[in-house]
Amino acid sequence: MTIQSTRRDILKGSLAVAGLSVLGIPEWALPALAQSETLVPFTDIPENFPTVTAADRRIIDIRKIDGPFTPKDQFFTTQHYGHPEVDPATFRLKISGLVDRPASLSLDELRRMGGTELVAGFECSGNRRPLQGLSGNGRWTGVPLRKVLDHAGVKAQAREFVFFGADHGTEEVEFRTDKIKVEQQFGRSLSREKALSPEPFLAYSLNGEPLTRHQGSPLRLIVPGWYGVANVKWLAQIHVQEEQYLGKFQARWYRTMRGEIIDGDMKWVEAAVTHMQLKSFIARVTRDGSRHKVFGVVLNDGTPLKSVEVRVDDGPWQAAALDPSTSGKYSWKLFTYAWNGATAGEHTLVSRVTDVNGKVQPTSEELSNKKTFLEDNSQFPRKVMIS
Ligand SMILES: Nc1nc2c(c(=O)[nH]1)N[C@H]1C(S)=C(S)[C@@H](COP(=O)(O)O)O[C@H]1N2
Ligand SMILES: [Mo]
Repeated sequence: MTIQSTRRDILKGSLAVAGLSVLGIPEWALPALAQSETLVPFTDIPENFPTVTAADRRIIDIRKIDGPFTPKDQFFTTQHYGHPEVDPATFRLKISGLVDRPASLSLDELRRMGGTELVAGFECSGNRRPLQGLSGNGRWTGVPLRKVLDHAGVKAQAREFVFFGADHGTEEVEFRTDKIKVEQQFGRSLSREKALSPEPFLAYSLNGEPLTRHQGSPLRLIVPGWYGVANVKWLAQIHVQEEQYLGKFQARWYRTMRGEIIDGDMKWVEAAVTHMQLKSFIARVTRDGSRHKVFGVVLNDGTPLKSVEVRVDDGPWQAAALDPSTSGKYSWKLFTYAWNGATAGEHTLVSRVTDVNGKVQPTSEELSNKKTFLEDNSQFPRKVMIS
């Protein structure tokens, strides 16, 4: 993309404005570029970085976000064992283990349980600067997990709900001096409390169309407010058990190590990646004549927000405005800040978000006791050159 990208370039290949008005979303809410608006290049990322970074991995170009929902052909995608092809016609969701009525449900049977909509955005827990492209927001249609579990009848001793994808691979499991090779399915688990809460959702459609293969067709779990890894794609089986599930992607790969001062001592706390940490990032800066606009994204676990602010160089924090079309509890939130009086030269811009509980997005120094790279929600200063 060049500096001179026009509104048409920005909108090409994604949701058209007319389509959004049909959905009842007023055009003014759109953060897309106006006719005379141009992108101001960031000097901290290359202009033409690839969005397909490996055969099976795609990120979004955050500078091109043009509406509340990420189009299906742009939605980021990542996976551990490739993208399996599952035939929706013969698909069955198996429910096994500690349930009164083990089940094998077709898509039609799931649909007949009553389809509802959920707007939810998420990022991969490995999403971080400078590209921040492992993030997106969708309008999902499906059935609340609770309904499906009630249908099967969860037994009293059930504690752990394991969600297996159709994808699998050979993993080496270490046990003391042994290295054992076993074929494993991708698996993640939820506690009884979380699995039976109203939020988790089994989705069969994204933005009004059947799920794409990359997004987990024909059925995926969505745990609203949690990092992407919880959202098991190509969902094949829910197994209900009493013991803790310690599969690779639950117990080993998706952990964060943080130092916390407990009773005056530094304790190293290792925790599983679960709900999203409060985060904002600036996605683009645009210019319209002599006026500049800063546009960005907020992601969190659904806790209502108190404020989003932008700071230019060493100036004061200034309030940014949230886009009303992204006000849903679990939606990502888009914000804009009118940057008046920008002077020629290089500037550093940074955003920070605060929630109603007073939690403030940390700076990278404040996050320096987090030793693993996952869950990087630090404030992200960006550089632009104003001509
Ligand atoms: N079955 C399965 N589900 C999966 C994964 C996977 O490898 N296999 N990857 C997870 C991770 S780490 C992320 S970030 C999200 C990405 O979802 P998306 O491709 O729809 O963006 O899927 C999650 N669900
Ligand atoms: Mo991820």
